[in-house]
Amino acid sequence: MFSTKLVLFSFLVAAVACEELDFPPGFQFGAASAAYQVEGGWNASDKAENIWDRFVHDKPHFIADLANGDVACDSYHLWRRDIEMAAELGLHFYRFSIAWSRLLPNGFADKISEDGLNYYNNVIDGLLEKGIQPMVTLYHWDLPQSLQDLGGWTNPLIVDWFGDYARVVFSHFADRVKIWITINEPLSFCDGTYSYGTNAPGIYDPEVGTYLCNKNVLLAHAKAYRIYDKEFREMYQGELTLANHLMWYEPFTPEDEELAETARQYMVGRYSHAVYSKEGGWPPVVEKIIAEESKTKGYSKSTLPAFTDEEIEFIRGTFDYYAVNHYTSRLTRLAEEGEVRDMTQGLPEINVTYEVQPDWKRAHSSWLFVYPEGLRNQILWLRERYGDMKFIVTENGYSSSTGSQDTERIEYYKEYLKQILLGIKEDGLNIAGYTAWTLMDNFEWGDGYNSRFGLYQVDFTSPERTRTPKASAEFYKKLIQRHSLNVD
Ligand code: PNW
Repeated sequence: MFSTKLVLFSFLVAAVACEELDFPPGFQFGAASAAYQVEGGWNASDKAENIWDRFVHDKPHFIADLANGDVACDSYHLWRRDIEMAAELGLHFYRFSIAWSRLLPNGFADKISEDGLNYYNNVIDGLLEKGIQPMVTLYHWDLPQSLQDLGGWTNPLIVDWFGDYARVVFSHFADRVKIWITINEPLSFCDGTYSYGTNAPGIYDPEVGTYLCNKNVLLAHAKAYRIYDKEFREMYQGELTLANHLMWYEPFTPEDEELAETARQYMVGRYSHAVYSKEGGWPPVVEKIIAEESKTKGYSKSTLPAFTDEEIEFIRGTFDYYAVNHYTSRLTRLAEEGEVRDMTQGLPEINVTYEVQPDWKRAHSSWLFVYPEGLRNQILWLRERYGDMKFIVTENGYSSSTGSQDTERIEYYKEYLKQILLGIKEDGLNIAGYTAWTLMDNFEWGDGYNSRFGLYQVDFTSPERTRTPKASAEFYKKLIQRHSLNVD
């Protein structure tokens, strides 16, 4: 009798534990990629050169092994296989980006490429035929070179150029695409380009360039959002936002909390406050720091360009959800005199040095340390600062070198997804979906083909760019099938 009760009891406990690992009904799983990283076909048909084409060809030493994305995964030709993989995994949605200069070879809306249109129509229709929702990013770092020649993201006219491009995209694809990201990770391409010079087009201008880019990016995003609102929303009922790269900052010691908050405001607030906060505009602490620094350096005014009241209103509230790209975390402390401070070691702009805990395992990428709790803390912080809203994790993943027995990647996904579940179940966070970065191994920017984030392995030595599922693909497939982390 006693033992029967015990068996029943343990059964119940197990059932509850299992349920705890279930995702809420309606929670969506996807995987992501980006045009330059997978498409190849860099000069196919009438596609024009973009800043990454130019960067890898002219400054190959910025890329490991002098690699480039000329062919990459050749998704320009192999898109059918990509869709097949998305279907094999059972994805609810697939996130990919449109190459601006493939659709608009001049960068402007005067000429729309037939082949460009066909390519993206094929991908969108192919996904929908398999019941997979397309999630489309308009800009994932590949600016047409023609627009770069006119100043790129530092020219305020880019707000209109991006608006015109967005209108073309919406008018051709918004009948079938319901979920959009206007711009992917402005932090990576504004700061990555101008503060560090390591991203295309490799222009180093940290004091002025970065902040010009910041302002124009926020206005360009808002422009696309307003165009959608006015001309397309009623008809198509889609959802838009921009995607931010969020590295979570914790204080090194409790005394460093204020510093950690400044780091968050500088790295996250700078790209979020204008859009998601009630007041709009720049985060006050960032405004103050840059104004003071500009003064000390002898500038006539702050190098962080001010917003007019109209601009603040124009940008404020231009979101339907928050897109979270998150991989890793840092501990922050004040940099000591003479300490080397560059992008890998801290934030020179605000005198911050990074630390990591010794038990945060490093992935293949030099910047990726595993700290799953960081994801939950990050989203909690966003809710606290900007209010309750819908969150979608639009990127999260782990890099390794070649190989398909990727148990570390499975572990990473499990641990980070567990934090999402805790966020939903214990904190009541409204997290509606999760996107694994990435569907297949691809061109990982400065790391070339060395850091591999894929669920599928790609053989870059074969002309067919053969794709084979890794162990993590099997894991992800089961997880999606069961809608639960209870996967053996
Ligand atoms: C993202 N960091 O970039 C990009 O959106 C992807 O294109 C890229 O392949 C992926 O993450 C993996 O790198 C990041 O320094 C760039 O923490 C830098 C960082 C994180 C993500």
